[in-house]
Amino acid sequence: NAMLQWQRTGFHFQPEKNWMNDPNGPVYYKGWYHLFYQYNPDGAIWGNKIAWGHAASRDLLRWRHLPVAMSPDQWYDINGVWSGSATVLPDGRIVMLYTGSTNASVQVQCLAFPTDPSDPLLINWTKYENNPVMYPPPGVGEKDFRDPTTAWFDGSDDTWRLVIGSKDDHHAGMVMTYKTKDFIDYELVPGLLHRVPGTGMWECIDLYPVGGLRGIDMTEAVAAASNNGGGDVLHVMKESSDDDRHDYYALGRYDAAKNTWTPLDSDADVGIGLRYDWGKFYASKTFYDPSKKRRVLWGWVGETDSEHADVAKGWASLQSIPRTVVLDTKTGSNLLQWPVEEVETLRTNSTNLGGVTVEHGSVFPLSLHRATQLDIEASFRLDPLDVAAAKEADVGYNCSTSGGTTGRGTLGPFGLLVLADARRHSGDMERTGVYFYVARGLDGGLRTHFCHDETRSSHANDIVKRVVGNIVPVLDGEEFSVRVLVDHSIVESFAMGGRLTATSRVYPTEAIYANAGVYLFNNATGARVTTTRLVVHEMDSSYNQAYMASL
Ligand code: DQQ
Repeated sequence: NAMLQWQRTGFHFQPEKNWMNDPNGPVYYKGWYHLFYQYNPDGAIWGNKIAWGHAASRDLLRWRHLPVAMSPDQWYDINGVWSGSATVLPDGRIVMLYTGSTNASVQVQCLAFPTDPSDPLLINWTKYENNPVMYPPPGVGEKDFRDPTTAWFDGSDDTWRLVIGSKDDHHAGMVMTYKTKDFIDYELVPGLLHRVPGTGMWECIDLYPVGGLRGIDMTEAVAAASNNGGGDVLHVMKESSDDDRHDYYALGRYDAAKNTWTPLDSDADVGIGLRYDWGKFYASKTFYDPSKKRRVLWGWVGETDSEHADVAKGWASLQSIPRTVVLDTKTGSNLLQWPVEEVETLRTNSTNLGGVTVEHGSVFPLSLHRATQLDIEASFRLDPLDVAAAKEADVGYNCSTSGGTTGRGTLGPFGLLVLADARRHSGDMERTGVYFYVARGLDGGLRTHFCHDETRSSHANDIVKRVVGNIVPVLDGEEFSVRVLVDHSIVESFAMGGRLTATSRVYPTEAIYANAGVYLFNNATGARVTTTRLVVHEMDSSYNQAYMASL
């Protein structure tokens, strides 16, 4: 259906056609980034024949689509080659571990290797002849044992360790640790690394260290911890909750000797505390990029239209923009996620709109050439006199139950309308709201919310449209800042330097091609808003033919 093809993105990763879900086995090898992904070669919906799709890139943006890496063709994975992770050994070899769904739909862990390690594109994969290498241990449900992580080396007993998520019969999400010397024989480490009652099955566990500005490899962190206590390094645990399909993380400490991971703040434990993203984002996975010494996160961004629409267009799902992940050293209590620096190489036609003041109750159209592929950097300031004059207001504000961009309060909402109809501003025009909303507590303290309003993003029906978002920390002296990536049918925002992110899939029917525009808006009743920075970059497509030909 050619009519729907405008929904395909210009710089987000997606296969040429068909269904995609989780990112799998991301790894850097001989100058190439590899991304594998859950892929259904037979159509645009998930199915029981999931394979590993594969693509490679030199810059995480311009991808070469490669043949399917692994298909469900053995008794132990005939119902699906499910999610897994890559481990790079000290000699450079890659070991891939993934979950197979067997002929009896039992979840087992399987091993695979590149057939030709001298091929930087890693086109062919060989499954280990004696797969599977791990079965669900006693007491663990045979359908609750999946998604092995990247392994790390522990010098205390010269073994590699990795973790696998599950749930117990009390509906507690939990994590088991395995150790191995050769990736063939595995031993379950006694006890559980972590467990949280009431959170259900934990899919796609991720466990990794974070510290200062650069990324850290897990093996490096474990070695440092045994030498000098590990210093300021914290360990992030992430789980994907099958119950509500969101990715949750917490900061904590990993104790290898005790085989425990403990959250810094038990009120912000995994599964109940922080979210990676407040919109559509699931089953994510990080990898350590040794070439730029950074940790990079990928997340599966599904569709929020109907299955029927996906079948009609012949494809479903995107991957998020790859994001670097670091600890927010200013707050000490959350991560910062930010688009990898390579994204800036796609910027063309940058427009600096500078300081614009938007009176309360008004909109301001930005004059742009093209507004379907953008990278917007915006910072806002509320008039300090207005803030001082504001009385206690909107203490109980909540993005998801609010009126979105049109619900008016004293100090919000204000921000941007993207993929908005550029022809004329009207109450029922299509637009996606990206906004801040400041509430003022009884004690005079300010509390800032960042939200996406999808409710008017499309005139089409049969689409999930919500207001999503949450409270975001804004420290003294900081302005309200956001970076927004707009790419045809996705809006991905990074608020306050990446303390909070929100990703929306949107399906405008009129605000497309040359009709797509951007507005500033201010629906606060009691404040003028001024942009202290407003730069809009048009974005090149990363599937640039000339570039592909030059490879
Ligand atoms: N998707 C895979 C599983 C994983 C789930 C199957 C998460 O391995 O638990 O496609 O989306």
